[in-house]
Amino acid sequence: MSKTAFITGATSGIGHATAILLAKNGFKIIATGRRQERLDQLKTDLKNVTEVHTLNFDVRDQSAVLDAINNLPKEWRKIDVLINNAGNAHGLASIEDGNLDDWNAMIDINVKGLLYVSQPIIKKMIENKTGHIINIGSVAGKEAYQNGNVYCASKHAVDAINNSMRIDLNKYGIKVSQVAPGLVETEFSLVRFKGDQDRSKKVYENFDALKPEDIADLILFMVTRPAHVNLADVLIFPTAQATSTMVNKGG
Ligand code: NDP
Ligand code: 8X3
Repeated sequence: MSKTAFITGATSGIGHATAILLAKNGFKIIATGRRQERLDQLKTDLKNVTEVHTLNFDVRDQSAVLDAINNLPKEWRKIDVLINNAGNAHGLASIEDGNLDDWNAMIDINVKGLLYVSQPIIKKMIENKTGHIINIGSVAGKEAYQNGNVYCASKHAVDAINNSMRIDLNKYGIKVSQVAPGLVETEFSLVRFKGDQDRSKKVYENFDALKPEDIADLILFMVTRPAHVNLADVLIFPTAQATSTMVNKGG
């Protein structure tokens, strides 16, 4: 029987690439995000590949999240894999200049949103006596960098939640893993810089950044290991990157 993967933030970047790769490898997909037209397009693109169920919610809206998960159609209630991917950076400013709306967005989406989605799915996994949760952290959850302050804090929180979740869910045999990427060329910087295309492009200039498909590859590998194997925490960089800020751009 096909396994089901529930992927948050499947409308773009890492989540979108992961939905496609898991679909091609036999998973049924529950794809979530706020941009309905992209969810519809994903469903259309995968119509000859696998079954896709879409859910439109903002991960910040706790009652909408609960409602969507608790009212899944019967055939979609057994979730084998949860990929907690939805998230972004908002702004890149020194702490004294940080915008409070940006701070709230990062904490509400990257940390609280991840928790809101996880708990009702964890309850289902416990009932089903199986499950694998992949939390998308970041190198920003392993190091702090200049002006990264609250984004780094939100990803350090993901790092801690990932480790603690694995301890708490160990008694149920549920796997918990983190993928912590370095620079991946997605809409991430476009969101961080509020639609500024030029500034966003510069982040990925003069070196080969990771592609969302590279992260999808890793996730596929992780979720297809034998039952007794769990890759607990994987830091993945482009070859040109050595730390959050040390990137070999030549010259
Ligand atoms: P994208 O901007 O391309 O994708 C972000 C996804 O998150 C979109 O599908 C978006 O969907 C969803 N999302 C954002 N906010 C919300 C919200 N409030 N409610 C529901 N869904 C939301 O970026 P990436 O693919 O790069 O980011 C995915 C994850 O990877 C994030 O957690 C990010 O922090 C992490 N990451 C990214 C790195 C990079 O360099 N790109 C490196 C390390 C980690 P929609 O707008 O439709 O709601
Ligand atoms: C996203 C990558 O370097 O902007 O988490 O933190 S970085």
